[in-house]
Amino acid sequence: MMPFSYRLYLVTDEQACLGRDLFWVVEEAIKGGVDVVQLREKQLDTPAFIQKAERLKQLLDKYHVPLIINDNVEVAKAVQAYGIHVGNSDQSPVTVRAQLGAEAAIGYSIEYETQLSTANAAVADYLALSPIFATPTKTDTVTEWGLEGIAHIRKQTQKPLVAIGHIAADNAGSIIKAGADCLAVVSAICSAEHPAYAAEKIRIEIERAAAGS
Ligand code: TZP
Ligand code: MG
Repeated sequence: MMPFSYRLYLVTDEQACLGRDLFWVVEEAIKGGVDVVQLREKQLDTPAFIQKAERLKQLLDKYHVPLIINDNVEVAKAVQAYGIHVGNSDQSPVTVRAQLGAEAAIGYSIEYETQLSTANAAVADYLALSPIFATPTKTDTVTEWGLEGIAHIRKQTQKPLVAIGHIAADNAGSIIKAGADCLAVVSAICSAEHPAYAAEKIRIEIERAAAGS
């Protein structure tokens, strides 16, 4: 198992960057307080995915920020990513663990409570509650966990809990207070006019809530 003690998790979406360079957006986001980045590419073939991941890894290494690859073991291996994230309809965490061994962090999206008590959840290094709130960025989702959902799941697992879905500075504090360890964000950072400032505002709310103020 790999440690996962990050607080503000950027999940990339080139479209959400509104025509700006993805690598610029990511670098700004890091300057604002993002401390882990997932490269999420649903359209690229594996060679193109690897190329993009290599470039992103170089950038993240400069800031000692870990790279997580969405649902592609070959890419994660090729670029020696910190970890991989899989959803409910992707390859299973058990399969990924068998291929990558103990040296990779595995994130697993939880959409149904029944997933919690599975071998897949057991081998994951962190669990993502998806979505915490409904979001136009990803519409093929089922449960909307809400704040009560986080609090409920928090009582049942010690694993780091990442919340994702419609998170921005105005709801960040309440999500942390409900029991999330880390907030994952796409549009509130990628689509912001000033991604660094947007990330900083969310990060401040996270720290404030975590400190109990
Ligand atoms: N998984 C669950 S919700 C989501 C993903 C990838 C998208 C979150 O995007 P946003 O723009 O932060 O609501
Ligand atoms: Mg959001």
